[in-house]
This record gives sequence, C-alpha cells and structure tokens, in this order.
Amino acid sequence: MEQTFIMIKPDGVQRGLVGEIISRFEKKGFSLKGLKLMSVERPFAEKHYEDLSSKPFFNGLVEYIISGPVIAMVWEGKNVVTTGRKIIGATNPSDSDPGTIRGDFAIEIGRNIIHGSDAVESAKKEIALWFPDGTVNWQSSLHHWIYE
Ligand code: IDP
Ligand code: MG
Repeated sequence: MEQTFIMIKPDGVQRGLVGEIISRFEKKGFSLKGLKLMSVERPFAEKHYEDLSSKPFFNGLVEYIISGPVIAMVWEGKNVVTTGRKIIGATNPSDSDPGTIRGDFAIEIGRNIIHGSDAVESAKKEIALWFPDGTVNWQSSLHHWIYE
C-alpha cells in the first residue's frame, strides 16, 4: 500500500495543531505507520529540502524548519500521496482552499505549518531519510470498513 511522509513544521507544533492535523488524516481513513517528535539539525533540514537549494528562500526555509521541534509521520493508504497533498492544500495559504489544513490554519507561504511528499518516489526517499530504522507494520481492524 502507498505511503507518504508528512511533517508538522515548527509553527504547527508551537500553535498546538498537532492533534487537529493528525485527526484529519485519521478520520479520512489513512493509517499511521510512524510518528516522532524531533528537532532537526541544519544539515538534515538542508538534505530534506536539497531540491530547493538554489531557491532564494532556501536559507529562510532551513532556518524555519530548525527553529523548533517537528512531528515526522508516515501515513499509509490508497492514493495517500495525492490525497494527502489535497488535505494539506496549496503551498501558498493565500491559494489554499478553506477546508484544507493550510487553508484553515495558515496565512503565509513561509509559515504554512505542514509538509507532505509530492510524489510516490519522493515519499520513499523522505521516509528513508526520516525513518532510517523503519516504521511500524500493522493493519487497522477497521481496514474492511474503509476499503471495499
Ligand atoms: P510544498 O511544501 O507545498 O511541497 P515546495 O515548493 O516544495 O512546497 O516548497 C517547500 C516549502 O518551502 C514550502 O512548503 C514553504 O514552506 C517554502 N516555500 C516555498 N516557496 C516559498 C517562497 O516563495 N517563500 C518562502 N517560502 C517558500
Ligand atoms: Mg514540496
């Protein structure tokens, strides 16, 4: 089954949105396969965002991600990468629809509270980076009530 990497950024943690965000993924029917609260060091944040290293906002982005603890998670389910991005909303909260996490809780692109992998391949890479010791293999007892 498909997996995605979701991270609640330092502003999401500081603003007390951890429970709300987890709840949205849970209620949808996705399964939590990994979860940890951690502070990341600069080189780790730079590695996570290495594809953006040439962008003018890269330094500020790295500063933002290392400014406080984050919640790193792995969620699993059918089409969870694409659907997860829809639940999160557009990168710039000015463009995020109400009902999405960024649409409901964020205002600025540089404080958009949550990260989600943008493709199955990047999800695999990000899960390997953030969960080098692997994730938890279990299946919800509700599985047959969620999938046909
Ligand atoms: P995504 O998080 O929706 O996948 P990306 O383009 O991958 O968006 O950018 C990663 C993160 O970099 C964004 O979530 C946002 O925090 C930050 N970011 C992107 N563009 C800008 C910008 O123009 N100014 C400041 N921060 C930006
Ligand atoms: Mg991205």
